[in-house]
Amino acid sequence: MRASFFVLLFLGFISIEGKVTSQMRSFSGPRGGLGSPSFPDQYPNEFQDTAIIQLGSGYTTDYIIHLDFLVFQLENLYDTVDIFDGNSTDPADNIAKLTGNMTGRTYQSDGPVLTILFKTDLTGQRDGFYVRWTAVKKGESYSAPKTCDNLIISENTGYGLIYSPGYVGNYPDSISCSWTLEAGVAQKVLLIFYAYETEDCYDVLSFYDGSIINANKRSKGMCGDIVNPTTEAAFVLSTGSKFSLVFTSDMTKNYAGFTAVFRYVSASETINGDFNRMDWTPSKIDRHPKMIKPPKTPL
Ligand SMILES: [Ca+2]
Ligand SMILES: [Ca+2]
Repeated sequence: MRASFFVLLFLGFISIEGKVTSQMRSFSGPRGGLGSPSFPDQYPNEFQDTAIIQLGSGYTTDYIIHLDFLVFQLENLYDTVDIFDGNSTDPADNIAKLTGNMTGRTYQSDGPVLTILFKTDLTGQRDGFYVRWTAVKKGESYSAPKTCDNLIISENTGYGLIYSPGYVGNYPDSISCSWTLEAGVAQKVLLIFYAYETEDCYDVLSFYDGSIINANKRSKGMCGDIVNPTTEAAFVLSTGSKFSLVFTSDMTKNYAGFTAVFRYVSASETINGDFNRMDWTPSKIDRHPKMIKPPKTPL
């Protein structure tokens, strides 16, 4: 189930000027993904990250870059992301300025290179962002494939993302997709949902503690408008090291679906004392626990 994302080049350097730490990163390839500094842990204060994405050889000015923010959660107004056309941070090249909770937003460059500039102030951290990029030929429209293929991204630093088919666009009708995640010995699987909206209650994400058999199915699945920009995130924790998910939609009405980060945590981990059940109600949970990293060989 490994996603076909690949990054051909990564170059970076870090410098410290005054109190602000600056970092430059370069990514190349026709598709890929990148997270904010420390993602999926909270990003650092007083930090500036400049990420340059270029599609690479063979991708001329006939191509543009399509961005999908699978996660976007910043301290509103104080921490910002600016997107620029080309290798530039000139205000004249600015495409968009983002802050707050903007998971599910989409942007496009005018050419085969763009720059993402991320700045944080001296207090107030959030989970940050994870953006997926895709090369698109000029004049052609792009939307993520609405199939069960490649709905998981595993990063080699020990976390990953899972999203519904077609995300950030709507999922299709009459689909059934499944995933199985396996943590290490004495670990559990934690899912952090940054967006969740399905037809209530006809399109459902079901959870299985272990493999996908009826005896393992939890009585309560997720459906409806559960996570939106006002609720920040919701959490689901497995009871053991193996955790499976099945998403099904019925024949009519579809919504944007979901996007989640998965991580592996200690088997003794709990949140608010009762987190190892189906306590994804956002108002009950403020923060996710301290994570163990790296957990084991990524999926
Ligand atoms: Ca801040
Ligand atoms: Ca439906």
